[in-house]
Amino acid sequence: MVIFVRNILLTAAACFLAVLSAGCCSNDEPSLREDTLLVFDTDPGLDDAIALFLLHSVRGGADIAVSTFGNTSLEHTHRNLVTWMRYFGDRRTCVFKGSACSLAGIGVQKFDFHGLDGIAGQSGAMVKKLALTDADFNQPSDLQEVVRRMMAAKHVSYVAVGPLTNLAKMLEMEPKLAGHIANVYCMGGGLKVFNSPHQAEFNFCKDGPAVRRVFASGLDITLFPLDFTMQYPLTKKNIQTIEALGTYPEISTALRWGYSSEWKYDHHVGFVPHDAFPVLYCFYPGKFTVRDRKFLADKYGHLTESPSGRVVHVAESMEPGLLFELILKFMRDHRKP
Ligand SMILES: [Ca+2]
Repeated sequence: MVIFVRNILLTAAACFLAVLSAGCCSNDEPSLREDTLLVFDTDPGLDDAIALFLLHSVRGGADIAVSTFGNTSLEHTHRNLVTWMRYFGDRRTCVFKGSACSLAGIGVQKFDFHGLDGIAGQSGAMVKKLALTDADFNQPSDLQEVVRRMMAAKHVSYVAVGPLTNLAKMLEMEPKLAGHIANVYCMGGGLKVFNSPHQAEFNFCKDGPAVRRVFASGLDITLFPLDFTMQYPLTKKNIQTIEALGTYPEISTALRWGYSSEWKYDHHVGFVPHDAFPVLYCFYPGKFTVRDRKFLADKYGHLTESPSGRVVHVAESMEPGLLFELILKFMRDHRKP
């Protein structure tokens, strides 16, 4: 009898906790601390554009966006960042111009994966459509000011989806910065999957010394390596469904261009919007599984698992279909005239 009553009480307590838990933080609701200063460090890039779209759709944008060289030259990536933000109607984000080359002074070579302009050849048409002038692209190159704003904020989350040069420079400028950034969510690195020389991933390969400096800083890093991102391509059918909505035609063009480039350059079927995943993780962490592992980074951006390496939270899996369903939902919700 005593055991029976105890079991009933335990069951009732479990049900109460389950209801309480569901009420407090539903897995479907986006979550991010309200007092977070969200910094988005980016080199647009087609997958960066999808990340910007999601960021705008969920939150109205980041608080600070910093451009960097990477997928193409800083001249183009910075213009693309501002162009996409204006396209989405982002009035929230304060934009800064970041690094034009790596810590070692190496810039970019011509790279057509994202189009030579980094925006699927749409730069001129979008600038004209949005009636942008040179003055619209004239943001300050002032990483010191970005540091100052981060140091003044209560809680900082830093999303890095390009080379880590900006963050590495800012860590050097302010030694206390690493202790002040709560989380870094980073698309980069490859564990067994690579797309650049020296068994590295593109972002990390562009500035290996910056990766080493960021890894050595003690920052709390959640990594979205190629091994994770490549599991979740958008299929041709996904892209056709998105395009059929008729909203954001420039995004559809970007997706189609990316799909073609994946096949042209890597013989890979499907477009992988790598940079979208750390953004999704900021808002929907319950949809991901993440595991702590220890890594050393070399000067080429190659990662080696080692007991003496840095602990990094590594994304391993995500709820299938999450990316496509959210893109579709937001494209329906935010119908442009
Ligand atoms: Ca990127």
